[in-house]
Formats: sequence, C-alpha cells, structure tokens
Amino acid sequence: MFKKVLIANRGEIALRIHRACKEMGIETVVVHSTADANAMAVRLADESVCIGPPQSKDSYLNVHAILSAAALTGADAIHPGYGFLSENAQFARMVEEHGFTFIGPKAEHIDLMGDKVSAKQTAQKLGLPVIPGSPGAVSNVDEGLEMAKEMGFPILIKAASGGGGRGMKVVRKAEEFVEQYKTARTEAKANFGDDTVYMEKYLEKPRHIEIQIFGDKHGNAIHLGERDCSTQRRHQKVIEEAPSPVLSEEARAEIGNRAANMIREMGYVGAGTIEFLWEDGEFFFMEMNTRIQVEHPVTEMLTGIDLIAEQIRVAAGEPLSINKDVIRFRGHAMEVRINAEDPETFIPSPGEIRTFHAAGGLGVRFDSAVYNGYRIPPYYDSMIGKLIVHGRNREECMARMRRAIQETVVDGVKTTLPLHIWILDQPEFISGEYNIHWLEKKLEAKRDAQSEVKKAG
Ligand code: MV4
Repeated sequence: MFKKVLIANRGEIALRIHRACKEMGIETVVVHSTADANAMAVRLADESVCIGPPQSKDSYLNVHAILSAAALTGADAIHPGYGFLSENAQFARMVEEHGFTFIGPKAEHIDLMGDKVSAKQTAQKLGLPVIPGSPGAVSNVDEGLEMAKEMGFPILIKAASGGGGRGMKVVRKAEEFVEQYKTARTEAKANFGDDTVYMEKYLEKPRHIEIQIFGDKHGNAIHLGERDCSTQRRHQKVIEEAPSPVLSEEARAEIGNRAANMIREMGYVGAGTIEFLWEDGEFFFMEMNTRIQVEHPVTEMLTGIDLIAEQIRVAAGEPLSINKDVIRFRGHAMEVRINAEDPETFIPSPGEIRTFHAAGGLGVRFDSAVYNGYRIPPYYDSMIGKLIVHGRNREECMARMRRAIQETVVDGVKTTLPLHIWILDQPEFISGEYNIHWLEKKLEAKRDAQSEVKKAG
C-alpha cells in the first residue's frame, strides 16, 4: 500500500480524498494555488505545496509543478479527483513515467473513451446497446445527408472530441442539414481543435442514467448500480438520485452486468461511469467517464462502500475488496449540489461565508470544504458543497432532504439551496416523472410567470 498520496485537486473533493487516505493510514500532500492557501484540505493535510497563482492553467493544470511537488515530498501516488487533470491521458502517462502511480485508469483507456467515436465503437463491440447512427465519423456532407435521410429526422450531429454536451447540433429537417453540418464542424474545430463529427438519431425526452463500474488489476470487474442524473441545467447536474425511479431490479441487473462485462473485456482498472440515455424502457450508451464523479456519494450511501478507498486499493494493485455477490442496494439516496450562485439567475456569488452550519442527523452527509469565515475565491467552479441524504425509501429520503436543507446555514453569499427546496416541491419531481429537459422547461415557465406578475403590478 502507498505510504503517501498527493492530492492534485481542491475544494470538497480534495478533502474527500484526504479523509479516505487518513482512514487507510496514508499520509497526504495537497497541492494548492495561492488563492487556496486557507483551504480546509490544506489545513488538514500532512503536507501542502503551493504550486502557482490562482488561474487553473498556472496551478491545478500545471503538470510540471505537480510532478515537482510529488518528487519533493516523496509521494508514491497522485489522485487527480474530478475535473482538472483527471481525464488527461498525457498527465496519467507522465505521472507513471516519473515513477509515481496514477490513481485512475490506464492512459490508453482515458484516450479510448476521450474520443467519442472510438468509445461508442468499443461499447457496441463489447455488448452495450448504442444509439442508432453513423458507424463512425462522417467526413463528407453528401454522405451525411444521405445517411440522415435513411435514419429519419430529427438527428443529432456530435463532435468526436466533444462530450459533456458541448458541440452538438440537432437537425430537424433535410433542408437544414448542410448548414448545420458545416457549423458543427467549424465549431468543433474552434472548440476542440478537431473537426471530426458523427451522427445519431435524436432522442426527444430521455433520462440520463449512469452506471458506476469498478475494475482491478486481477481481472475483476463489477457494477455498483445506477444514478439518475436527469435533473440538470445547461449540462450541469443539479440533483442526483438512486435507485432511478424508473428501473426494475431486473433492468438494473441486466444493464449493470453488461457494463461490468464491457470493462472486464477491456481490462479497465479503477472507478468509471458509463452514461446512458434511457427512453421508453431502453438503454443507449452515451459516453464513459474515466474518473471518480461528483455524485459518487449517492452510490456510497446506498451500498456502504467507500469508492475513493477502493480507487486507492486497486491502484496499489490490491484486488477489489467488494464481492459482487454481497453488494446490497439499501433504500434510497439523493444528492443536491450547493453552488455559490444566485438561485434565480445562476450568476456566481463568491465572497466570505459569515455563518456556516452543516445539517446533521440520521442519514445526512455533508461533503464540503467550507467553514465559518471561509472566502470563496472567484477563480473556480461555484460548487461549494454537496448535501447527500439516505432514507429507507424515496419518500423518506425526500422528506429528510427537505428537513436537511432547512437546517443548513450558508450566510454571506447566495446559494442554490432555495432552488433545491423549490424542485423538491414540484409534482413531477415528487412523482419521479422527469427527463433531461424537465428542469429547464420548468424554470422557464417560472420566469415567464414572474415577469407577467411584474408587468401586471
Ligand atoms: C443525445 C441526446 C439526445 N439524443 N444524444 C448531452 C451531453 C452529451 N454527453 C450527450 N448529450 C445528449 N446526447 C442523442 N442521440 C441528448 C443529449 C442531452 C443531454 C444528455 C444528458 C443529460 C442532459 C442533456 C441535455 C441536453 C441534451
């Protein structure tokens, strides 16, 4: 097992990784920018190294500074968390070349899944259902139009180097195809430096359901069930829950086993998430994320398994500590992301937290790195914490979440907590009948109603 792990991240996930390390008897080094000198993880870690100025490109994305910090402190391994360098294959390669262990999958698997065309082809070859579409890249506009007519509109043009919702164009009729195709390629080139695009049948009202998977270096591969992440806004998840309100035990086992088989065949090592669109009872592979995700605590609450500790164990070469035959999915879990933003305009609200109080009690978990007097720097993502609750069933879970939100105090900055209270009161959310467009439509209707009231007043 590692003696010392370097944490190459910030915020709540840096603290989360530190906590797992401490419970495993591992020393921690946290790297940080000058803007994060007062961070909780920096205070708690055994050692800390300042690696540069606030801008991420000069600090959390500064590969040479991070590798130097690892060498200087004698770390054995580097945990990248999520975001930043977590899905950078070149970084993973360099970490290993410098004699450290990258706590994550092999660089070749990061590359394979980073290209959305090769990811989809791999998934299909290894037995996952995929969205009907072009067999690979579409490099010719006439060929593309012919294919689209055969598939039937609407279709979606996606960038091979895109992902996470960037670089997509919906085409609803043949007359619009040529223009949209050209725009898609130009934008892909400008945004990702790669104008490769592919095509799919456009699904109108799907849900986003993802499967947590795990592999080790001994050929074991398992799944840990799903998370329903359909409640999103502008490709940012807002609430995640498990089990999904729409899945039966049989459907879960079926898609879960297929996902586990895929990564077993690949020889995939570490944590990963396979994202699907789900519509009318059918799953379709969308993308695979080769990192730990923000919403991993939802799965931890349901299974009682520490996913970060498991990542560290398999990176160190130990077999998975989880026997797939004894994994039990108990009750219901839900996570709300707390962003320092105006809950109506979503404009970031950095600044000093004057009073902070975390909710507590049975089934309540608060993953955050903020404290009384903490100054939220303006340079990074606005997510300042996650409130995760567990209940015996969905109803109890939602009641507990409402109670826990009411109990939470974050004074001095605006947060999205009032938005969460509102969502938890919506009939479509309560009944579980929502899809990936539901929240945005509902927010639009709310804004329209408010501007009507203003006009009338
Ligand atoms: C789609 C789709 C509908 N049909 N593909 C968005 C993120 C990127 N990973 C893929 N995305 C989508 N792909 C087909 N064929 C709709 C989306 C999509 C979406 C997916 C998951 C969560 C939120 C979303 C919001 C808008 C569109």
